[in-house]
Amino acid sequence: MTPSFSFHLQAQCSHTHARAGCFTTPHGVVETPRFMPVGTLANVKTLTPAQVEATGAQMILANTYHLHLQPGETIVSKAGGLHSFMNWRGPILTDSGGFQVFSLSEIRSIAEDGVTFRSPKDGQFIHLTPEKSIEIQNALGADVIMAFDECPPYPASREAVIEATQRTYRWLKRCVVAHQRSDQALFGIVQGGVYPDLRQEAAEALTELDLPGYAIGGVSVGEPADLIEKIVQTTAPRLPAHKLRYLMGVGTHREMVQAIAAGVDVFDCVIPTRLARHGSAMVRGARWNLKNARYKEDFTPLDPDCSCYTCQYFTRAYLSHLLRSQELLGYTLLSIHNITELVQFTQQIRAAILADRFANEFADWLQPNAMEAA
Ligand code: PRF
Ligand code: ZN
Repeated sequence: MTPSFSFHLQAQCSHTHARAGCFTTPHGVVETPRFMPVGTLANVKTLTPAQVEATGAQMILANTYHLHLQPGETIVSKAGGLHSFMNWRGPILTDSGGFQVFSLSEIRSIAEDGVTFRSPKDGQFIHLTPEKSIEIQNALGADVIMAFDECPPYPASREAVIEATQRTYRWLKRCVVAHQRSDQALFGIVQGGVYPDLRQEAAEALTELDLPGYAIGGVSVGEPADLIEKIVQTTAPRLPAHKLRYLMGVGTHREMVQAIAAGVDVFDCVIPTRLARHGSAMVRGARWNLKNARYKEDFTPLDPDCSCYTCQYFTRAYLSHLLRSQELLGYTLLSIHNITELVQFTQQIRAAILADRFANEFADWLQPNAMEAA
């Protein structure tokens, strides 16, 4: 590992694989387990950096795919990199574009060299390779950069998943060669679909490369909840104990508790900001549509137990009014609350692990049949 990065384990649960740790980057420390908000286009939608910081978030994400299309990495680089461009002084992670190309664009070809797709902006063909993804991420300048991977869809045949997983491994080795900056940590991504032996094989092959951190990809792409849990349980414990483990694109309360019990440290998900834009609040694992008539004259805080700015100063009736009127402030206030809810939930889990009370305190969430409140 490059000297600017380290991961220290602080505590391990005596009943599960859960652990608490500190991930140090050139832009500060991430105390784990921790939820990371998504800032796709160099902003967490509707929030200023100060508002994001106040949620307790420590590391945020941005996307290579989106930033390459708009405004382009040259402009971000001229601004001095992502940190100064967007005025976020803490740690940043960029996703490689692999997943976004597959989920968001019209693909023309997937070949050994890379992926060719049409730009949704102007219809031009763009060719993205492992080398190009790393070159863009080196220019963007995030603390953690991700390997360029192929995320097979669900369902996919065993043969198709073998091919994607092996290609992801070959692409990873090209990423390692292409990576130029020692102040950025390149993480590998374990694929393998829903096939435990393929996951295990991929985790072992990646471990051999002794990378500064590891991600579990290809999870939560449409497979049922029990399969998500099983895949994370077979993969996470096979990754090196002294390296950060990141579960990509997962972020419901229940999925995070179960993944933490399997030994995962960090998460990202668009769910808190996306739900906010649809007028939904996340309250202790439940989801409330604030445009519902029942909130029109409810002059209580969204969650009286929440310490966020929204819950300190505004009522459900006011939020309901803003959201019904499509006022932009409504999206900001709900995003503040929803992100705080997820970040603080992972902070509570962290505190429980440090006191070795995790298995007890979160037992309900760990039950196989526990219901995610609707
Ligand atoms: N790969 C990458 N980014 C991702 C995923 C993946 O498999 C996922 C899957 N949940 C979300 N984001 N590079
Ligand atoms: Zn709140």
